[in-house]
Amino acid sequence: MFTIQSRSLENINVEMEEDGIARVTLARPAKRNALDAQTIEELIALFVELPKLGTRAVVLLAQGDHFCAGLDLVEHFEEDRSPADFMHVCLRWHEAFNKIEYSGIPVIAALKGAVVGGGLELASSVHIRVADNSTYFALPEGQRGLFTGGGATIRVAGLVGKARMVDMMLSGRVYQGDEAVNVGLCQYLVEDSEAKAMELARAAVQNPPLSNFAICSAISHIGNMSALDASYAESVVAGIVNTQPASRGRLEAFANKTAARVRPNAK
Ligand code: 1HE
Repeated sequence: MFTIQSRSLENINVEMEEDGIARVTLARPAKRNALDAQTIEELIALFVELPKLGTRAVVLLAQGDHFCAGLDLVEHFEEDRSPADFMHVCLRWHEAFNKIEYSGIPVIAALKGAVVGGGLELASSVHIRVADNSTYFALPEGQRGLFTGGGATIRVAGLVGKARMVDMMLSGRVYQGDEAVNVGLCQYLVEDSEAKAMELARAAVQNPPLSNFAICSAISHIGNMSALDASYAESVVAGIVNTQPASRGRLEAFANKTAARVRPNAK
C-alpha cells in the first residue's frame, strides 16, 4: 500500500517504475471506481507528492472493467448534502483535477469501459487520453437530476465544444469508437490502452523535464489568458525552456546532423 506522509492510500494503488513513471491505479472496482470523498482526497494528496518523488510521467489506470463511474451516487444520496456541502465537495474535485492538469508532469490515462460523468471530468483533466474498444463516454448528469461539478463545463466543453456537451447532458448521448476520437474525447483508440499509455509515457520521459513541465502546465495556464497576456506568458516560458542547458546537446546534435529527423509515418 502506498503511503504519503504516513497516510495509506486505500482507493488508489501506486507503483513507481525505475524510469520515473508512476503507475497510478483507481482501485475501487467493486464500485466501478466511483469517486467518493476519500478517493478525491487521496488524488489530491498523491498529486501533491508525486512531483517531489521525482516522477517524470504518470499513467492513470483503473482496476476492473470500467475506468470510472463518476460521482459516488450512493454516498451523495446517503450524505443528503446541503448546497454548501456539495459546493465544498466540488471545490475538492477541482483541487484534485487542477493538480493533475497543472502538475507539469505528463499524465496519460488508459481508458476502458465507462468513462462517465465525473469519470469523464477526471479523464478530461489528464494530458493524453487513450481509449480501447470497450471505452465509452457519457455525461448522464441530466438523467440523474444532477449537474457537472468537477470541471466538465470547462474541460469537456473544451474538448468537444459547447454544443456537443449540451447534447450529451440533455440527451444522455454516448460516444465510443472512432466517433469518440473524431469529436476529441480521446486521442488514441487501440486494442490495449494500458500498453499504449505506457508507450506514450516512455516516449514523454525522454523529453527534458522542463519541456514537459511547460507542455503540461503552461498550455493550460495560457489558455486561461487574454491573447495579449498569453503571448507574453508564452514568450517568458519559451525564454526559460528554450535556453535550458538540457536542450544544448540536442540542438548541437541537430546542427551536427546526427539528430533524428522528423519523417512521416511509415505507410
Ligand atoms: C456506483 C456507481 C456510482 C456503480 N456511484 N456506486 N455516474 C453514473 O450515472 C454512472 C452510474 N453507474 C453505472 O451506470 C453503472 O454502474 C456502470 C455502467 C458504471 C457499470 O455497470 P455494471 O453493470 O458493471 O455495474 P453495476 O451493477 O451498475 O454497479 C456495480 C456496483 O457499483 C454497485 O454497487 P453494489 O454495492 O450494489 O455492488 C453500484 O451501486 C456501484 N456503482 N456506479 C456509486 N456512480 C461532481 S459532479 C459529477 C456528477 C456525476 O458524476 S453524475 C454521473 C454519475
